[in-house]
Amino acid sequence: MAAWRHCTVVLWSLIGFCAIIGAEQQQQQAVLPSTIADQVLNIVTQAVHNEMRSIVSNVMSRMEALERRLVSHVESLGSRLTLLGSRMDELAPISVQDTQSLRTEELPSRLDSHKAQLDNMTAQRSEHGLQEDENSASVGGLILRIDTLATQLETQRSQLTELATNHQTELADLKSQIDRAVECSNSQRNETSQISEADVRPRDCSDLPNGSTTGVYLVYPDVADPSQSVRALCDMDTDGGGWTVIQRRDDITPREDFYRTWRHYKRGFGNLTGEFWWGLHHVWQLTSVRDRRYLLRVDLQAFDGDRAHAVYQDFNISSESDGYRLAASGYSGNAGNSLRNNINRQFSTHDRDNDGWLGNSCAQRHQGAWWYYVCGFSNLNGQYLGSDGGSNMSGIWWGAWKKYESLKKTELKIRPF
Ligand SMILES: [Ca+2]
Repeated sequence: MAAWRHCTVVLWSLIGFCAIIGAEQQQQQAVLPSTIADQVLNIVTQAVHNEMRSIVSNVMSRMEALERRLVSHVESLGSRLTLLGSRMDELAPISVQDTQSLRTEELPSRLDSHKAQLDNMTAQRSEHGLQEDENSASVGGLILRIDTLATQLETQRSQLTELATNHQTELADLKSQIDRAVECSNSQRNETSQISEADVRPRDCSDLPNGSTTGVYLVYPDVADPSQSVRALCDMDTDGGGWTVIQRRDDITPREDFYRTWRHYKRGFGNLTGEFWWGLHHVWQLTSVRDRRYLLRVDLQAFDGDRAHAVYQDFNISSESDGYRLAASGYSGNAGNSLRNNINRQFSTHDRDNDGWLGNSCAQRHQGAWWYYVCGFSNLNGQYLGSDGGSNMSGIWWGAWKKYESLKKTELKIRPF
């Protein structure tokens, strides 16, 4: 293009030059000869010719360069087309396979699955990132929370241990209660069995059938109301049996408290299979009916193993309104007559003073309850002092036998004669 522009400029220059020459020729036609014009024209023609040759030569060289570059480009393009063709050949099977896969429904589902996994991973990554941020931002807080949780766990563990211990204790208590209930049930069943062996309603233990063994039975001491039954311990072994036991002390724990009130001595207290006082009311019911006259037997046992007994005839007590006054006559046995000062005396408890000691209470003095006078020579309802009780007058003693030595075992029992 530059060559053409150059050529055009030269032509326009020649045309301009010729026009000038022409004008000058018209003005100086008469001056310049025709040969000079021919020489100038030849010079200009030669210059134009040279210039055109140069231009053509330049153009040709450029054309050749362009041709070489074109050939080079064509060759490069051919090699690239060849490479592309080989790649197309390689990609062709894959494309077919992908096309076949695309035709199935597997690819969309796989894509969905991959997308879900990607979303999940993204979410975990996000969450993990948040946690990391949070953790890194509050490591101290986490340590504090862990310590708090550890403390709470320790507290809960202690509570659980305490609960387990309490439950074990409760279970042990429950088992103990169940054992006692079973024992009581068996005892009552035995008593019922024994009672059923008595076809008639016994007023006292002497009415039990022959062959009855020592134990607890129902008796009906109220002649006025024979339907009223009372449990009683029957001694069916001592001196022919038939004894209704009205008092028993023995070396049994837990101890029965005998320092009780009038009300207790009236109705009775204690356990018929352990220590007990049967009740003045029941004794009165039995002995106040004169169709039967009773013996009173006193059995004693000391801690050294010695045994002794005393028997009184025509034993009875008066009504409550008369203070359950003691009546008995005679004496037999080997324990000595320690009731001699008690006969015809009213019963006294620490809350009801019927004794003959003015201004003082024998029941309080001897820590018991008895037919005290001032105060007498026996105290079988005193304190259970054991083998080392010595001669303490508040103990269980029978003065005619062991003076004030506190005894191990005593029984009062009555039987018609
Ligand atoms: Ca008194």
